[in-house]
Amino acid sequence: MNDIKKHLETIKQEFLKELAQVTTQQQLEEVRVKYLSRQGVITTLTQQVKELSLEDKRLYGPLFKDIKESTQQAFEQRQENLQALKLSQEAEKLAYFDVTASQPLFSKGSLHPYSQVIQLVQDVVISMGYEVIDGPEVETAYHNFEALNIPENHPARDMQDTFWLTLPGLLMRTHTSSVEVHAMQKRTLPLAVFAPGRTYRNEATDASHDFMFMQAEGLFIDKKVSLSHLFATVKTFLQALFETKDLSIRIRPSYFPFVEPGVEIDMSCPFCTQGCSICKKTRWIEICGAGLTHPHVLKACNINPNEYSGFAFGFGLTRLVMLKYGITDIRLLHTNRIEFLKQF
Ligand code: FA5
Repeated sequence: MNDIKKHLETIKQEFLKELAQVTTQQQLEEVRVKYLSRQGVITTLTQQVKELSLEDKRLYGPLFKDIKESTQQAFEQRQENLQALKLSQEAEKLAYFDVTASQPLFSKGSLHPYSQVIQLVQDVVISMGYEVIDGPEVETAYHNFEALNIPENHPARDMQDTFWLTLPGLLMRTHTSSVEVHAMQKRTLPLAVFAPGRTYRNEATDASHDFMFMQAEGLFIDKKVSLSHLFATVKTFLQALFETKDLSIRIRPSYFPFVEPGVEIDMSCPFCTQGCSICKKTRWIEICGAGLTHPHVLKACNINPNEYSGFAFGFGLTRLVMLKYGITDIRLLHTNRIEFLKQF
């Protein structure tokens, strides 16, 4: 009978070992089915007590009873532990669930300050009846200079240091005035076009000059166009752009070979009333070059200057962006530094 005792003890130890390894309800159920169900190893074993003689029953009955009860107890204990573990895990999850917690930070993109200002400027000129057009950045000397009344060897070519390409007669456009020529050659009259875009100059860079920057150009050609149309247009444009009627313009004579007369237009500072660092305490800001389209330019584009006249105005769009956002170094706009761009 010592064998029975040993066998009972072995089964019990196997059961306890498997029970200790259980970590899920499903594993617990598997152990129950294996050992404690109606066909289970321990149930079957303990039922063998009935087959013992009276003497053995008296002797070993308590052993069978013990294995039945102690395994059942161990099972229930493990079941309770698992249940408690599950509850505490759920409670832990709930404890960290904070409906007011903020979302993890994610990077949100934004439009480059250039794009923002271009959009604004375009909205204004479109509302004034202009069509926004584009032109090539790689340009012919003809469109960039000759058709604009700047023939070869003319000293005015030195006003804009040029990046010449190795292909003869080709260059990186030095100003958006070249788009005027394309527009006048291709379009029917009257025309009102506006051309923003990149321009290039072979210049040393500093805080206010770069070798690549943006300009924008407005051109209006019709019959009997005069300087007063030009001034009214530029003033209306600037007032809309800076969202104030309290903005006046000041005209100074200037020279650009493709306009006659040529002028520089200053605007009253929209950022102060007493003088500030932006207007250098002068209350005026230089804003654009302009003038009436030169008859030579009209002729070069097959427009009869006796019938038609027009005006053009061009400004540094980069300068406008810098003014609007108080950017003091032009190079920041072109270096793609994320700390800088994040601010817009
Ligand atoms: C012109 O380029 C003329 N095409 C403008 C014009 C158009 C006059 C129509 C008359 C009629 P200017 O060279 O001054 O002009 O350049 C215009 C603006 O471009 C300047 O006022 C300045 O704001 C900007 N600019 C010129 N060079 C640079 C540079 N290296 N870096 C940044 N901005 C520049």
